[in-house]
Amino acid sequence: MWGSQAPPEQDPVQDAPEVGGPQQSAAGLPAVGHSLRAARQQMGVRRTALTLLRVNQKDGFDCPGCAWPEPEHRHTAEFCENGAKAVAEEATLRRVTPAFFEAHPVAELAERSGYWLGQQGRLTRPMYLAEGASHYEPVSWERAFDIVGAELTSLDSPDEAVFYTSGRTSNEAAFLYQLFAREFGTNNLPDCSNMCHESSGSALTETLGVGKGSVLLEDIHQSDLIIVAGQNPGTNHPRMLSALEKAKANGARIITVNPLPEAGMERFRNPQTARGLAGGGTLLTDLFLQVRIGGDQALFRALSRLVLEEGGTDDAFIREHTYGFEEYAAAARAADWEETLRATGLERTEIEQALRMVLDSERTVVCWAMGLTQHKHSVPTIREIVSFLLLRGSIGRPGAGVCPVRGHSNVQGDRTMGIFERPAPEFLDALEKEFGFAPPREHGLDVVRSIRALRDGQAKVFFAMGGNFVSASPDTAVTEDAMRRARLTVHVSTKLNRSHCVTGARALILPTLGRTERDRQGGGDQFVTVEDSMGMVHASRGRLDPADPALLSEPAIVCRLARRVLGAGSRTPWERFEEDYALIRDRIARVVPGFEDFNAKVARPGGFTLPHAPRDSRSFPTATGKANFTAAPLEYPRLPEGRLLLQTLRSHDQYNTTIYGLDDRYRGIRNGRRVVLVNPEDAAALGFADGSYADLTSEWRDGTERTAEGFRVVHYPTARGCAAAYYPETNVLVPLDATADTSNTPASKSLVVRLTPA
Ligand SMILES: Nc1nc2c(c(=O)[nH]1)N[C@H]1C(S)=C(S)[C@@H](COP(=O)(O)OP(=O)(O)OC[C@H]3O[C@@H](n4cnc5c(=O)[nH]c(N)nc54)[C@H](O)[C@@H]3O)O[C@H]1N2
Ligand SMILES: Nc1nc2c(c(=O)[nH]1)N[C@H]1C(S)=C(S)[C@@H](COP(=O)(O)OP(=O)(O)OC[C@H]3O[C@@H](n4cnc5c(=O)[nH]c(N)nc54)[C@H](O)[C@@H]3O)O[C@H]1N2
Ligand SMILES: [Mo]
Repeated sequence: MWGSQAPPEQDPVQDAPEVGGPQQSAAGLPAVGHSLRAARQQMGVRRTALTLLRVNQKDGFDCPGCAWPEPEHRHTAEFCENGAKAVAEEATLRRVTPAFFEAHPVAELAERSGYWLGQQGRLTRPMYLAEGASHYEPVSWERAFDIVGAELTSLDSPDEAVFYTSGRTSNEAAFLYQLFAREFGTNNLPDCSNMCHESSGSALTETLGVGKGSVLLEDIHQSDLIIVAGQNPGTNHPRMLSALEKAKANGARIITVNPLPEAGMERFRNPQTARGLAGGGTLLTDLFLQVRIGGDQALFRALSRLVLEEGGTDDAFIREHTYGFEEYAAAARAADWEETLRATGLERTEIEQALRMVLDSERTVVCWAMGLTQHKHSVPTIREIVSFLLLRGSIGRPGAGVCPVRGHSNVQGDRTMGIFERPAPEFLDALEKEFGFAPPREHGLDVVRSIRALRDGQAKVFFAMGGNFVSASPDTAVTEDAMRRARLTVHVSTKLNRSHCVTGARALILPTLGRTERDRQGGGDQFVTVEDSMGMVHASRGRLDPADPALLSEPAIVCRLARRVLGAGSRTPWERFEEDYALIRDRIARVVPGFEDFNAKVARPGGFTLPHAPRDSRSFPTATGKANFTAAPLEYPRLPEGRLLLQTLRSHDQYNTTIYGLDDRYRGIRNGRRVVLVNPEDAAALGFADGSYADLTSEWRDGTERTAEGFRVVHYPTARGCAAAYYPETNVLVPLDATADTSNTPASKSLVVRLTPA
């Protein structure tokens, strides 16, 4: 009981979930118990205490959970249940050794569930799967870099290589990684952002000139009205609930826009306060708008129409700072009630109630996440939100603005460091000047285009800095087939996952240090930096001994690979960068705007905030030099007879493709993940009793169909016509071509599906 527990021998039975009812509150005492239990199973008692107390402290490491910022005044335990699970997953005492790979052929590992693979523990040695081999075998780092180097240098063009990044990579590693890829000669730098907040970035860059959120934590605290749309913070950003609670204490009101009633947004029991632990907690949502999937653009357009009709616009702001008002106002005035109600599934009175709250508010923030970014019309939807906020001057004013809530803990920082397949010319100019080489100028491949390139034989080497590409990506069958066509697949990873089992002709696993671990190099103990969802940059310093002495840090891996591949052709001091990360930061300071004096600024406790022109000075670096209203045609998904709109979302016990456990506590589901949540009336109309089993078939406009089998039907209070099931099990249903316009993000939140009895 006191030490860590061994990983499960066999995959648990996962196809008989137990279903209770959804809960009406989140966090509180049960959450504390759950986090400690999960942590103890992986780490034992002493390590649990030592590790969790370091999360998000000023001298500690950044929580590898989500990208929500840390408050100025931190609690001793500044983490949440799910942050604790993310930490435990990394700081686990379980190990995947060469003996493990000897015992399990890759073909067998490919049959295991993602849950089982993740439960095996931390990767410890570089492992190589030779062509035609049945098992991975240990290799030296030297040989591993030789294998990658030989393959990369034998390509006909650097563009035949793809360099993926997941969002946990530090600023230092990310900066070196993109530098290496560009010195090698390609902009093929897809990242998890392509599947995540790309739609937000696209919409915000075009309308406000900066592809990031415009609010700081203080703005949330000072806001009058917070609209939380398409987000489940109780599970995915639990520390956000404390900020919402504080805003409420200061008098804010909250509107939640979601097809599902999510426990965290209803009532929050703050584990940091006595009242939260013992009492009923804080009622967060004042108005719940149970929108139909994909109805958000219609909702915000209707609100804009009403704001215009009521004369609620900030005319001085519109005159001085914006462009395109007349055209947008005409489109908004033309919003039709019948269509609005059809698209949103709401009552007119509900929208009018929301309007009163909007008009009562001087300072409005809109927060959103994947519920808004993963639809065909996500970019126009987010632009609509910007237009709605611009009408009332709610950008660049304290307590007001846009708040896309990022996922991975450094996904925003990775982009800032140049992990982007479509880099700005100014960024490349700066890189060229600083490092004395000519970076490629043509745009590279994003995630979906990388899959096509691998499928069609145009890309031959796939290299991943973290993540689990084959499970996270859409159209699982297509993606897995594409990956198998690669000549070489390489994964820099902390934990075993499916991308290690579905490989190219040859494959490498390069095990790396996690956030929690001490990073000792020639120049002494190193720290790294990260940027949170609100543009705050700060240091992260691990204290635990590395999971294995053989592990290399991500920066070290990039430096050694770069030396092997670029050789004397590179003037970049890779060897010195590996020894001393401060030297990397000196270069970042000269290349990336906002990072001047980086080393000095990051030495301050709490770090520093990056500049953000719209927030700081109401200036908008767009093509027009103003904040742009945009009047796109209204879109929403149309549902053929007898079909449902399926969204693919996260359970409470997972971190993306990492499955911590088989429960989704707040939604009342236990011991299984193959469930589909359906509105009881829809389920009845389709002839599916609660507890019956269904196969899900998605229908795509080119006539192709994809099926995922054996889901337990759960009658659940979601919006009419809508359904929900967990990702990644349902990624088989997402057609590769079903993506958002402009951002090319897989439209995994609005699939047209039909249910057939299983
Ligand atoms: N514990 C934990 N934390 C995480 C993650 C994790 O997996 N586990 N993942 C991290 C990552 S990478 C990300 S990007 C974030 C994801 O954070 P979220 O975006 O909260 O994640 P999802 O589970 O995809 O939830 C989407 C939410 O949007 C709602 N929704 C779906 N479709 C629509 C729609 O059309 N309109 C509206 N208004 N709502 C809709 C769903 O009902 C659900 O509440 O969390 C990050 N944090
Ligand atoms: N259908 C559907 N698909 C989706 C989504 C959805 O909502 N629905 N969400 C999308 C979103 S928002 C995202 S962000 C992507 C996520 O896509 P990814 O980021 O690719 O996936 P993760 O599951 O977060 O990656 C987990 C793996 O990362 C590795 N890892 C963890 N920590 C570290 C580290 O510090 N360093 C290194 N090198 N490796 C590490 C571990 O080996 C672990 O197995 O999935 C997307 N896919
Ligand atoms: Mo994400």
